[in-house]
Amino acid sequence: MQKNIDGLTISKIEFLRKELHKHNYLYYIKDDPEISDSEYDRMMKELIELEKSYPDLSSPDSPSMRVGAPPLSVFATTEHTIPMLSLDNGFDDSDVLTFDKRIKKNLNTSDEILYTAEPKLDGIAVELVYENGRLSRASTRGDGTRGELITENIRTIRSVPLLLQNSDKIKTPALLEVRGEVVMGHAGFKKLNRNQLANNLNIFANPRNAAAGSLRQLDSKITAQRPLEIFVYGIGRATNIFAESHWEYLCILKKLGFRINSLIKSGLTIKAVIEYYREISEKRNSLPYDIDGVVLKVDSLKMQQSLGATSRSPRWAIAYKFAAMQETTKIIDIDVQVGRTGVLTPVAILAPVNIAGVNVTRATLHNEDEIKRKDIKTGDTVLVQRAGDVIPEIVKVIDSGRTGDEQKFSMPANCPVCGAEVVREKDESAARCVNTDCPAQIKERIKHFASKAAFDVEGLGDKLVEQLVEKKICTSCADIFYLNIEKLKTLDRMGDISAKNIIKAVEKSKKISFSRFIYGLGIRHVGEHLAKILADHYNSFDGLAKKLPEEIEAVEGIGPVVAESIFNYFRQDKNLEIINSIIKSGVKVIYESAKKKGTLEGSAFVITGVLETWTRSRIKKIIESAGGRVNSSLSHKTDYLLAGKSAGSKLTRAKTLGIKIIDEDKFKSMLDS
Ligand code: I6G
Repeated sequence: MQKNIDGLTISKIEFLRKELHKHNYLYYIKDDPEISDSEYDRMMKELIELEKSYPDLSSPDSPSMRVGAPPLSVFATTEHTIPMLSLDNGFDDSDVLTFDKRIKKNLNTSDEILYTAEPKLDGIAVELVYENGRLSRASTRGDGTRGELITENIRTIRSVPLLLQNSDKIKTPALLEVRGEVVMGHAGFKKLNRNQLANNLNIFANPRNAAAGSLRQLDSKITAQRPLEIFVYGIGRATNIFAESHWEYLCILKKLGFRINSLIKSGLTIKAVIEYYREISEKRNSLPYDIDGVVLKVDSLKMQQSLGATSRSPRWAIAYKFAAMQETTKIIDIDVQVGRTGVLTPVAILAPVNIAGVNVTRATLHNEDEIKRKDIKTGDTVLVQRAGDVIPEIVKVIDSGRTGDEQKFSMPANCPVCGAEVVREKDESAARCVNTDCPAQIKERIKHFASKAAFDVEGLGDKLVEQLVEKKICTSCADIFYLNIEKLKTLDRMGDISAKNIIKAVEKSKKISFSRFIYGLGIRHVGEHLAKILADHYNSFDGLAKKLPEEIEAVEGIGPVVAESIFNYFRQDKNLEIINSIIKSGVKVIYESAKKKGTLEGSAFVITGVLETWTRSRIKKIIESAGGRVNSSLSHKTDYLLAGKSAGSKLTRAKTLGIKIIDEDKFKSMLDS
């Protein structure tokens, strides 16, 4: 039953909503949070509790609605008042030059046309409708005329404003229809698929499918768990919005609290658009989300109006698409690889095929269930996809290519490397080789141990590791620290200098943070993120090794499956011996939890570009817990610009301002010092 409502409660609820809206905006749109995640969670919890006690005060635009609403039984549909058209495509420079010529001809001008250009996100097009500043409806593009109403699902996306931002320059429009693209970033996609696998659910083939599947959930509480993001790119109907160019529209949307892609450029001639396309193509693989081309739009709204649209697409815009990342080829054979935890992964050996400039000869088939689900057989003609730098995948079998001679795959009963028994546990999709001394597992464990995110032993590449294991010089990760020139010189093509360099790299790797050490051990389910959580919490291996699963699970961010896996790892004497042997060799561990606060005391950081090791929120926490602070923009007060891959204008500006520029390695060494 609802308690009596008093004025104080109403103002408390209003205060919490306002604060949560503000901090959501600062975090997700401005990328410049002012409070910690735990402070945000505390306020959200308080609001949810108050709204539960006073249901009459609930509101659809309360920030609490981001957790999802009661499930629907079916999606209703809605008509787009202005159809959501598609875009014409261009595939090479000449298509784009022809487009520009046609524009000039239609406008009867020989003057340069100016364009706005932006990356074309590979996501799901949606329309958001705001009435008097509040999100009232959201729908998918559907067939362009009618889409499905997915309002509750859209509300769960943190970068979607539930209320428009107040701006002194813009009167809140009575009606505003905003169009954009919902995407799932690579990091979120990987995490989601890891979760799906751990829970024995089907994995998604690519981020676009994952975004589509997440948006089409009848239960918005599931959507709320999915790492979706939105970037908006245009306006449908609107009252009180006055602009002369597409670029001005985007600036208005930004002021109203929407997320606009930071790579958009305006005022480009057609020649500059082509250069922009090349720039974006080069950045493509390092972007945190998938894109499939560049969209260029005539910037002047007057010109847009005069050019009009066909029934299918506007005449003033075109998508300059990247070369296809999918090709068809044949599966010659299906090989089985053994991973570091013994998991057997079937891999398709393909008739070599060139996909957007890369020669592809293998594609992962994930597991037996995935092969069954896609009905893949040796000899099949298949559609292969390459996305970013991930291992190519089979999208589907081309049924018309079947001859009847194709061969069914079945998982071997014995490990193809050591011959040990292969087991598939109940509720697991993976089949495993049970022999932890299997040479394939040892090789993969050592490769992982020496990898960049773990001990980072420079020069100890895959081929070398394979030889070291085959010649029985290394039977565990610890043996790396007992290598010497004589042992190394027994390897093929290993001279004095190379051997010395490897010994030097091994010595250099001996100073390591606890989190990288934990990650390097390759404990099942413990990736970089969980290793960091563990290292923040425990201050020694002893502290961690003695814990019961329920104690490990009590650490925030650690679930029961991971806790059990860590517990089991430390119950095996062999693992403890390896850790002891590593420490005995002189490895010096820097324990994060024991690190005295203040390593970065008083230092101001700005972060730019794509970081490989940490997410933005994680690195912010690391800097803050070491006494530093993170700002979103550069100024004379900035001490360091931490620049990741594809750093752009901030990097140039930092150079001009004479600010110290550091990369991730340098940052790690600052933390370790
Ligand atoms: O499907 C689209 C993706 C991106 C678009 C679009 C866009 O701009 C960046 N713009 C228009 C005008 C349309 N579709 C129709």
